[in-house]
Amino acid sequence: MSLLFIAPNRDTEVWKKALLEKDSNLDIEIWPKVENKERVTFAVCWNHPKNVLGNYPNLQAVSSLGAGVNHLLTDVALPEKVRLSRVVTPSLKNQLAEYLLNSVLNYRNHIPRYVDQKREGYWAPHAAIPKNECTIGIMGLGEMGTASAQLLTLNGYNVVGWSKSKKEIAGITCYSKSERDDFLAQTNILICLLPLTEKTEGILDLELFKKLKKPAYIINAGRGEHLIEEDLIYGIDTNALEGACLDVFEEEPLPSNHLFWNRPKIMITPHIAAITDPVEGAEVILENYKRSLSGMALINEVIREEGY
Ligand code: NDP
Ligand code: OXD
Repeated sequence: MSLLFIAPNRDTEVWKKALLEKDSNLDIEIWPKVENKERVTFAVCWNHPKNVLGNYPNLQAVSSLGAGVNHLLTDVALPEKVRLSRVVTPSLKNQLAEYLLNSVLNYRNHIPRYVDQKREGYWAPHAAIPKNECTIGIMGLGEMGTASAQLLTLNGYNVVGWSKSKKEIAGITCYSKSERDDFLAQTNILICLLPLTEKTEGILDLELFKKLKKPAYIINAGRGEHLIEEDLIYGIDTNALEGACLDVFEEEPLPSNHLFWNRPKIMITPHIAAITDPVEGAEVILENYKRSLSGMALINEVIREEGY
């Protein structure tokens, strides 16, 4: 039996070391040099090329290297019977929560504007946007959304949240799926932390932007396909939105000729809001590898029918 690791844009040697430190007997195959496909029962994938997972006759389960699993659920080469899981670790949640707090502070304090002004040698102070004009609304109150809501609340923000099933989280006003418009009407800074599914694709559109409380700002750390890109440009140009901070994009890397690059009100980061730490991640992956061999439920197993 062996574990296959496919993550072309990650440091595979660091991951191999972290996995072997947890279990020195582990048999690991690193894609693309796979010696024995028949022995592979478990795979770990991130940014894997399409169609590489089709010819593993004994593959039982696949883990994402991160929290999102849309890249696995949309892979037609993966047989339906293969179980899917994801990696959620304490530091992944902390990194994401801190990224969001930082994005909120950048927006409130006009930091992107000051970066532009420095380039131009131009001194001009701008009044910070008061905290009480910054109710933060989080779409998706799962692992990432809950941790982020808690950090933002601890920092004195009024936080509201929206999820499919209604949650009870201390200090946070929670709305269920059918209460979306009430949630949006409370929200100045909208954070998307939804998984990408058929139901959530394109959810960040002009109609939604118009329902937000003014001044309104968008932070997308979910997936690029949540956002209708032209609606964001139109929303900013027509003052429905003050601007946006985006970590994820329909096409990654964002093409060099993309309109977003030249938009001063759109902050861009290259999908770095949270990155799984190999030492923490290796523990979850190994546990799920063992569980898959004995037919046990996996940690953070994906419910295929729900799409996340
Ligand atoms: P979870 O599965 O733990 O939580 C998902 C949340 O979304 C749940 O609260 C769920 O509701 C809610 N939800 C799902 N579908 C709908 C819907 N149709 N309407 C309303 N609410 C819905 O996921 P995580 O919190 O772990 O991760 C969320 C996403 O964040 C990932 O899929 C990934 O795309 C992104 N991410 C991005 C990172 C980055 O670096 N940019 C890092 C980590 C994650 P319910 O609770 O009722 O099921
Ligand atoms: C994740 C991500 O899903 O980093 O973990 O996007």
